[in-house]
Amino acid sequence: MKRISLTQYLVEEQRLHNSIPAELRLLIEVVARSCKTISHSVGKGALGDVLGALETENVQGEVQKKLDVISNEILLEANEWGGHLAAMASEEMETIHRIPNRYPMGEYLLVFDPLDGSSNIDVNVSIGTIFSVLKAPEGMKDPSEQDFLQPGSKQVAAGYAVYGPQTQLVLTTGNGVNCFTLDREMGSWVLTQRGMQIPAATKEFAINMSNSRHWHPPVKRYIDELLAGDTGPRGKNFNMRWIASMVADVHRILNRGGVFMYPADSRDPSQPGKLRLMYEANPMALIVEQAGGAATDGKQRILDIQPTKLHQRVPVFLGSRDEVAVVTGYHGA
Ligand code: AHM
Ligand code: MG
Repeated sequence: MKRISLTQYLVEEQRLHNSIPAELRLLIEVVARSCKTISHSVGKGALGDVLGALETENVQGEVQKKLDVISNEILLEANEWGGHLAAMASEEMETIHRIPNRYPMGEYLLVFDPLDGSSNIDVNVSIGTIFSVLKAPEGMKDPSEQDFLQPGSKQVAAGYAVYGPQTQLVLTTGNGVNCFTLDREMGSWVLTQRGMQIPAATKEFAINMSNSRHWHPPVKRYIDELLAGDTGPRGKNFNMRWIASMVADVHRILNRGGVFMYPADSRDPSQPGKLRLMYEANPMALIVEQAGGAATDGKQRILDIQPTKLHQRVPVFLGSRDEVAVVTGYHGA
């Protein structure tokens, strides 16, 4: 098999389809390199003194793990000096990170969740990095939070790295979804899956069932029907999987279909769901749509939501088209 590296893939995309401007290509390469470094730290575990919690909390009041902070720093440092970015934002930082004056300012904005699935870090279960790339608004001089508040449909690239038995990078620049596997000996990303497609129908769902007593009626109805199996209204048996790492759950769905849900519930009406729009839901929604799936907040397409806050949360229903349509329909959409 001819090996195609990430660099070669990106250069060919740029040449053949003109879909990736040179600066964006560079940016993606730097993000991919950062994910390689994070993968290395993740892989060291207890041997690298990277496990455990810090005494700090992030802006959402969550205790930061050492690896959350290490991964955030790796991404910031790697992406600061290349000249392709105007600013960055992250789950781990209250507000945006401007590019220091000593470096040139580029035309892109990068948003990321440096280490998603934090509860899995210390137990050696798959975790990941999620990222989203936006274009800075025309004529922007001094970047502000407002410049980041663009609907997900404006993303020019999105992707994630999953740190599991293998480290893989899944990427879209709006022209399908491709997967690269890290060759640990060579240190390079090798294209291993082209044009990933999510089957429209599925018999598998992913949700944290322990929250069921808090769910709103449409979600309760939908899950009850799935659980009723082949004698219920759906007429088939469904299987359940929940890894508690969105990256790993979405990766499974990209590979064999399924529907992933993190709904809003009755616990805290001020927080619509757990997942964050800008650096979790939006990049995943773009990837899923590019692979032929669907992503909604129960009412509308996630990619159409106009963000109002950098760290805004959103209910998420994504994956196989037919199932996302059913559960979205139950919300009256
Ligand atoms: P994190 O960004 O703090 O790691 O939280 C996001 C994660 C997702 O990866 C995952 O789908 C979800 O939280 C799991 O939540 P729960 O522990 O409620 O099942
Ligand atoms: Mg996260």
